[in-house]
Amino acid sequence: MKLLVTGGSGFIGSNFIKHWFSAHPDDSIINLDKMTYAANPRNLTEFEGKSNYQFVKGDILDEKIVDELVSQVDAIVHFAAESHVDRSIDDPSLFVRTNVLGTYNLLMAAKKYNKRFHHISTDEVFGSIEMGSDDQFNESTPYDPSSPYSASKASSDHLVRSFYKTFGLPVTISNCSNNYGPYQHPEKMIPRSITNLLTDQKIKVYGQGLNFRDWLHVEDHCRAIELILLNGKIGQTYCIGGLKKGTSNMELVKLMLKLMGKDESCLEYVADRPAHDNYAVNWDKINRELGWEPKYTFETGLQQTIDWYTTNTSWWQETKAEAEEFYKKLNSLKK
Ligand code: NAD
Ligand code: TDX
Repeated sequence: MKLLVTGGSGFIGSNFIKHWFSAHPDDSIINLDKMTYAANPRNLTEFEGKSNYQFVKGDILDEKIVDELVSQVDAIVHFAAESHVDRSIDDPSLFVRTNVLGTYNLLMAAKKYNKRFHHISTDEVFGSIEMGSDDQFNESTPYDPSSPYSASKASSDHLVRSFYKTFGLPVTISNCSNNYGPYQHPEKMIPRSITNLLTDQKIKVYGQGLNFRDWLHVEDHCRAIELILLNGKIGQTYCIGGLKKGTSNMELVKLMLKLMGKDESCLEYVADRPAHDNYAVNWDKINRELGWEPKYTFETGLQQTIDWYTTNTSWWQETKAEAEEFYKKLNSLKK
């Protein structure tokens, strides 16, 4: 099989390419990535020079590049996106361009060549679970996005689904909960907090830390995408998640402090995020139909992630400095 992976130099995309090559070493991958601030060229150095791996620096909004690459492959696995909720609050415009129009551009090329299209989406399209409730999102949950990021992802999901219904394009969609693991940009909660502790800074807890997420190790997400690509039913959506219940940010940071031998004096409570959601995902459908379930427990996954960031300091030092500059700017706008 020959895949076009978009956004393959970001967090989940690069983990996916590593996973795919370890499971299917004879397949070929073209990675189309614009190399925004979120991409890290070091993520995929092990594949440079391999005959079955090609990196193309380019924008999914570029019709010519997209047409040329889509024509060459069997399937498109679409990760490329602006992915950071806080940045979408700071400036939504790029989110609309990349996440909505970029997806549209890929869909038009996929339609022209009738190519299999898997769209990577998020549980954030479903909105928020009420504090104190043990509800879970599933494939039938109505869309109700809260941030410009989740609204742009929701729009892209609708476009993908419409290309299946209207044009019969062979699509699948997955809506996954919060991922964590190696190669995640230090702007995101888990790597930001680990690297803060490693540099003697405090963990910044938004609000009182009561909001919750359904954390999933990135390798478990990549296995789920693989199963959907190989055996998923065309036209279907699959929800993917971890514990089927939320872990509050306080529970998360307390576990992190324990694993890193620190105490609660390392916490700093900061202004809350506007429209701050809560998530939990029911993944019974993908379990029943494709036999998927997570392999990592949260504690083993978090320990592995802490070990990775502790060992790979040179991977994150530069991007961390940039991420903290961004937060400084965002906080000054709040004041
Ligand atoms: P990321 O920000 O780490 O990586 C995104 C990648 O896309 C980067 O390499 C970037 O350079 C590339 N990119 C951005 N705009 C582009 C464009 N216009 N053209 C080509 N490439 C472009 O994101 P991630 O966390 O790896 O997320 C990947 C996908 O998974 C996204 O679609 C996101 O919505 C979805 N998702 C993420 C999570 C999560 O917890 N991180 C959970 C569920 C779904
Ligand atoms: O410093 C922080 N302190 C804090 O309390 C940061 C960066 C975040 N938080 C909180 C906000 C959230 O409740 O932690 C939680 C996780 O925040 P993020 O890491 O920014 O992730 P989130 O907004 O949940 O979105 C992520 O998961 C779903 C990804 O960035 C999205 O791309 C994905 O769709």
